[in-house]
Amino acid sequence: MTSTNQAVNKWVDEVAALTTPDSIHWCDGSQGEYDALVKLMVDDGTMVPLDQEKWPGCYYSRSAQNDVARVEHCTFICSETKEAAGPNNNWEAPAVMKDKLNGLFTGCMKGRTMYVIPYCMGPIGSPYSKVGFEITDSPYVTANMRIMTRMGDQALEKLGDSTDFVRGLHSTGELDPDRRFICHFPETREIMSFGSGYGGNALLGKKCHALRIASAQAKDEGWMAEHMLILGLESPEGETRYVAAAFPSACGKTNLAMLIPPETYKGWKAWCVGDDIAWMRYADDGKLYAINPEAGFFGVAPGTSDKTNKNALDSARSNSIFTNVALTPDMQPWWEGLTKDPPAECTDWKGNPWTPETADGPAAHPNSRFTAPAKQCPVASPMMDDPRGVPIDAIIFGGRRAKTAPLVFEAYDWEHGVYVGAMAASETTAAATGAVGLVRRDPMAMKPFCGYDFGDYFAHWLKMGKKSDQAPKIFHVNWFRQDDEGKFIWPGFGENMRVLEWILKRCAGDTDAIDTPIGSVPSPGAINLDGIDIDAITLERLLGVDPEAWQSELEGQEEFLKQFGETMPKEMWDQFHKLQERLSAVSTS
Ligand code: O2Y
Ligand code: MN
Repeated sequence: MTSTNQAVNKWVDEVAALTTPDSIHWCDGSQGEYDALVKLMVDDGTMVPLDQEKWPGCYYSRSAQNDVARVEHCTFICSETKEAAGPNNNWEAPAVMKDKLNGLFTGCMKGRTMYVIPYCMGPIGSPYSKVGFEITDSPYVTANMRIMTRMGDQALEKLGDSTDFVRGLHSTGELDPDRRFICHFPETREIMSFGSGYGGNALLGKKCHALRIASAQAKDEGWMAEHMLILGLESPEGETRYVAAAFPSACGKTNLAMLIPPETYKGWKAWCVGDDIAWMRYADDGKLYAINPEAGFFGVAPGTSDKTNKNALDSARSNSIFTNVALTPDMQPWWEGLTKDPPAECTDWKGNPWTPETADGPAAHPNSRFTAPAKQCPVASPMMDDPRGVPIDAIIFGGRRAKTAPLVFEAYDWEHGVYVGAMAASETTAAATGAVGLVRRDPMAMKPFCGYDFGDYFAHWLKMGKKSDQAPKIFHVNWFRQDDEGKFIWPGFGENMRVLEWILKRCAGDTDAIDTPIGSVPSPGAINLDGIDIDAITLERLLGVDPEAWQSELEGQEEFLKQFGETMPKEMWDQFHKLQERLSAVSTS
């Protein structure tokens, strides 16, 4: 089969001539096709069926041991100029990189099947959705793409004879880490990924298309492609308000996307529209609307349990693929944190026998994952497929800071909010790097995902704020504030609902705040603390702004801004100077 789209057919022919596969399979996206793919992988040992009574339609897979995560040092933005990619990206000239990649792709699919995957990012009926193609030699990637995107005939049909599609070419190659390249060509909307079969490196619809390519396209077309969850909060009166939130890795983003309101919030419901990516644009009514371009979750397994995120776990109880977790003798997936006690024995993510007594490492890889259909989430929003998307009242930036950032604060206006988002950061924990407390700046949580220069990206954000007088309000949250003994003082998880309620009330003009040098924090009593053990002193610590800590934060912010030279918008420096003035006013008063 081929498509009726001449541009697609021509490109597929060119790729086939380059990679010389034994056969070509055009994916229709059907259940029968998925079942056949899975059977193929079960037969050749790439996948193992889990206990089909307890985990219907679920399969288990292990990646190569040297291919277990996104690889930022192998990820390139190949724009025509180095300046366009910015200091926030690795860069190579498109012609140079294509030359190198064409060498790697030459004949790489010999002996393999080439899968042509048409996919749609966003609801099929939405004018804001975008079609892409991934050509891959990995049946594992193909099966995962069917969960993560709207794939197959429906995407081909949506494209019609348009030439507006993203061209993604992927081969696992020999999985050699020294021959691994994840390359993006934002000007021509192309992706070429070689040498990895894992996650964001290989499922090209996700980070490569929906963030790196889409962020550049969004700048050109006047919309936003952001690394944000989308969450709906329905009040007991039945009114649903939506927020979009950006968090650096390991800051509880999936947990917030599927939050369960605490006992005291009777009648409230939280709805998950998306857990990772938001595409947003202004509609005719002046409001910013968001769609989730994805159709699945690629959730991290370790730490996910009935206690921490029951909704995520329940999403993955059927029709899901588990990668690099551990496998119990009765064919169930297991990972650290799933149960209070580990199994007496299991097979670890490397395929070796594992027992708690003899273990020299975790049973599941720390970046092991489940790929699950988003619609299976018990709190999947009924608006998940809405072609218009959902109106966003508040944009929330998150960080992981022990002392500087309070539990929550509101930016004074859009411009200030952009500055706050640009300065979002997390402090390293020992588990991540061995170094504790190093500040890692991750503007808008887009550090690994912005397909162009950050200075230009902030300029685009500033421009978006001027498009409407109904732009969302912007907030910053920090669930990770610590006391002097290094103990977390906010319970997090479902209790974050209390902070979200304050945010929604601020958006409605229904509650008070106190101005501080960094933004507005809740007035005493404004956050509902019924049913949790937070006394007045702890609350003061949670919401306090320590001028000394902020002086050193200010130095870090200045250093960060300086890196970008000419492209850093003047407004960002203005915001820096305003913050400096407000801080010096409190320290001299
Ligand atoms: O290592 C990977 O490829 C997964 S990274 C990931 C997965 C799901 C959602 N977000 C991320 C991320 O790195 O932001
Ligand atoms: Mn992410």
